[in-house]
Amino acid sequence: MSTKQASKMGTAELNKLSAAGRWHVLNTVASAKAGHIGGPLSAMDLLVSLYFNELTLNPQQPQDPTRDRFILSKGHCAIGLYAVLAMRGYFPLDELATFDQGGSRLQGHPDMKLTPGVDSSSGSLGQGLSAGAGMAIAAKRLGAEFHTWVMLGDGELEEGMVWEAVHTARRFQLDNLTAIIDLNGLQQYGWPVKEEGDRFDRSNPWAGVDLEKVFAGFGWNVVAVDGHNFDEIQAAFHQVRAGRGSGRPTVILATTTKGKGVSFTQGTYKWHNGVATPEQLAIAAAELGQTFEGEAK
Ligand SMILES: Cc1ncc(C[n+]2csc(CCOP(=O)(O)OP(=O)(O)O)c2C)c(N)n1
Ligand SMILES: [Mg+2]
Repeated sequence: MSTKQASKMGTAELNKLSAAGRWHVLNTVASAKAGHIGGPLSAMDLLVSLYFNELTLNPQQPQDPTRDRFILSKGHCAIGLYAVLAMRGYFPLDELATFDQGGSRLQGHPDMKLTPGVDSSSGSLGQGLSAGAGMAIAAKRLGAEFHTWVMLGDGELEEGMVWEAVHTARRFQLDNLTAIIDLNGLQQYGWPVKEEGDRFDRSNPWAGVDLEKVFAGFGWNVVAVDGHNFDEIQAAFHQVRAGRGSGRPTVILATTTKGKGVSFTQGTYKWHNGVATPEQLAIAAAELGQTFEGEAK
């Protein structure tokens, strides 16, 4: 049987989990010698809030049909999801050390056929909301109660297929579908406008666009939050539940900081991906309150 979260965690516990999750991201990527950092770190507080305080789930039975579905549409942030799944008990924390290796259950991008707790494969940006809409339609047709959550990046939101799903989700009255947009203001490259010394314009992909109005115009319920404020995130989840029965899907527009939580990764496109040196890992461990023994594992 799926378990709705038995007891809600408070801010102090969530902060601890997020710090540990961020450390697992940096440490694992350093040990694998490849991987993404900025996006997993901007999403970490949202992921921890979902997995520890919101989703109906059962780590012992990852395929339980009554579970809520979660799709990490910004699949390059897989290591962030794996860290949270491991902390939540889907597989041992030690398994993170196999990240991105041939034969591992934890590939560089999520694979629903390999990883316990992964409901949809992803990595090719733009597709997850459509997959989630399909799951939400299935739930309606089956008379099933589960809720479907999809997390997207703000760069990813430039993909046209996202907007087909935004449009049809309202037409199908998918009030059992929620999109969470990680608005960290940065993507990998950006628009091809050159600046001195750079090939791209790295500025916010949605600068000058009122996304609240855009989603409201498509008929969605809109909730805007600080994606690093656990109280606001929890209140948004409450509004999602309140929106069931409204016939409208809900979007959580979460303003975040790319690379959040570590001084040298925070707020820069340069840590979209990258491998921290032992010296940088020592700094990150100190900032995140973790133990580092001199070598990534
Ligand atoms: C269809 C597609 N095009 C390009 C890429 C390469 N790519 C991987 S991550 C990324 C940037 C994504 O930016 P954003 O959605 O803002 O993610 P975040 O900032 O959360 O890392 C790109 C272009 C991809 N994975 N899929
Ligand atoms: Mg982004």
